[in-house]
This record gives sequence, structure tokens and C-alpha cells, in this order.
Amino acid sequence: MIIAFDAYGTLFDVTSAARRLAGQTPALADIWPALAADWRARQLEYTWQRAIRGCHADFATVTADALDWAMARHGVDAAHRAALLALYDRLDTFPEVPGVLARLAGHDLCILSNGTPAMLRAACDSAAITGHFRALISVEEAGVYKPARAAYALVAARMGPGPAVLVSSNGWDASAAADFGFRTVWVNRGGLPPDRLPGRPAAVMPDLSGLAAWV
Ligand code: LAC
Repeated sequence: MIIAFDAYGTLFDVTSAARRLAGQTPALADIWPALAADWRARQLEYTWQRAIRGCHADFATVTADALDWAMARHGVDAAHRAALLALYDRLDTFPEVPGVLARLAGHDLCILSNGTPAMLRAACDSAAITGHFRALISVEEAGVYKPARAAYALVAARMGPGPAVLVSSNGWDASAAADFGFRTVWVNRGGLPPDRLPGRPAAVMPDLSGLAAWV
């Protein structure tokens, strides 16, 4: 079975960059959760804005732009910018990820992510999970962000035809992938209500621990 994973928020904890820097930077101790939340929210909003407006820029650019906005909002010293961006290339995985990927060894795994090829390779190498995947597929190949259909079409183009599961912690991503035709798992890490959008996930899980048994 082909299984395509979203990367950020699904495999990688996007809050870990701000959390790790805050661990050694007293000025960030109280604000890092809000900084991380705004960074992520603006990052996603900028991908949708750029897709709708037809002015694509890669995810490294969007991620840096979103960080600049979040740092300005929270009054974070510009001296921390480079460290935060460097930590984004070495995000923590969620704790269950290495074990789940090992249990899925008989399947044909890939990543489908907004991340650039370089960002995905750096994060996977840092977490020592690269070897589990046949392909790290970046939407850069389509030149448009998820949830554009051209982004989801990359999985069949790279992995070949056949039934495929898509796994994402982003409700909008799980919904769009289901609408596209994937059997979709929504990893509802935040305990959120389902998105009111076309496309229903086939399964909802609180984390990835049950994925191998479900597949
Ligand atoms: C990704 C974002 C959506 O990895 O989390 O594509």
C-alpha cells in the first residue's frame, strides 16, 4: 500500500523550534507558545494566499516571512531569527513517529509536503527517518501549495498508480486529500472538531500510534 505522509504537524512538531530556543533564551520563556502558534498560522495562510493570488514562493521563503510577522507581533529580538529558522530544519518528530514508521516497513511510504526538497531532506535526515521513505515529494514540483489538486496528483506521478492512503494532522489537508480520492487518515492531535469542507477522512486518530493496525 502506498502511504503518503504530510510532514509538518504530522511527523514533525512545528512548535519544537521555538520551544527549544526558549529553553536557552529567558526572554522567550513566556511567549514561545504564542510565537510558535502565530508562526504556523501565518505560514499556512501565506501558502493559501499565494496559491489563490498566483504568486508562488517556496516554503522556505513563506516560512521566513511568517516568522518575521510573528516576531514583529511578539517583539522578539531579530537576533533570534537565524536560530529559529535553523531549528526548523531540525524539528523534533512526535514521539511515536520512529516506531510507527518501522512498523509500516512492508508498505511503500512517501512524504507529500509543502516543504522544499532541501527542507524535507534536512528535517528527515536530522530525525534519522529518511530511509523509511521511497520519496520525499515536495509541492515545489507542482509549483502550488496544498490543497490545490495539482499537489495531490504528485503522489501518483512519483509513486505510481494504485490505492493510496494519505495521513495528515491538518484537517483541511485530510479533507482535501479525501476529496481528491485518497483513503485519508486525519491525525487529530489537537482534538479539534471536523472541518466543514468537502471530503471526509476514512479514519480519525489522536496520534499515529494506531496507524499500522488500521492500514
Ligand atoms: C506540509 C504542511 C501542510 O507539510 O504541514 O505540507
